[in-house]
Amino acid sequence: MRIDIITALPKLLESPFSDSILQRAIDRKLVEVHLHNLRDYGIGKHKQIDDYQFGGGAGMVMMLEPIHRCIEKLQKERTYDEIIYMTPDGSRFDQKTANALSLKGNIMILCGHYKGIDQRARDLWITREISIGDYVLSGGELAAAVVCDAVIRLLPGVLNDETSALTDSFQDNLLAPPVYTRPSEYEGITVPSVLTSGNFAAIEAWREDQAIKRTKERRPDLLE
Ligand code: 6GU
Repeated sequence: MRIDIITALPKLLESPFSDSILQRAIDRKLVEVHLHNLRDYGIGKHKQIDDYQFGGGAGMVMMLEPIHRCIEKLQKERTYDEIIYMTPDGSRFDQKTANALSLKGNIMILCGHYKGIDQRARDLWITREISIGDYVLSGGELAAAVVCDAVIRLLPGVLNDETSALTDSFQDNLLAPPVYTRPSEYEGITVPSVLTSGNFAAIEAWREDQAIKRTKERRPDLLE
């Protein structure tokens, strides 16, 4: 998989991809992530990328031309399965979308800023609009990092068995059950005895039961 991220603030995205699981996925060549500074495609000697909105009102709008130039350059090099725009008015990101995106080959992600991008860019080039939740971030970069993390960890070979994605919360519309590690007793507080019983059928049943109980309590909407 290859992910190209277009952003006016590439620095914001450098650290998420240079540590831990994402870095390992890149090192193992399971994914390529390329950052493109929109400013490099800006207009004139000031490399302008935004302008006042027609009709008046506070806030700048990202201009068509720099976005067009950048997308066009990338599309000349390869074809993209998705061109995603990160925006608070997009459809809410969830595990199902992460699963679907993890099956794609080449993905482009455009991060919005200020009041967003000229609507014509959305109409012309964007295939999917994603929000990561009902709150407003100052830009799409952190949201893009969230989406990339959720997608990349699903790629075959990224996680080892211990951290298998199959047992994640949400993967089966259930929250994950509680987990415990050594010591089995700490200051008089013990772990559920079934977990140290060695009875794997009982452990599986307990986990399933706990997952359902937790989901009923915390996220009954997932069970509907
Ligand atoms: Cl994708 N962008 C911004 N700016 N704010 C958000 C968001 C995206 N998702 C939730 N809030």
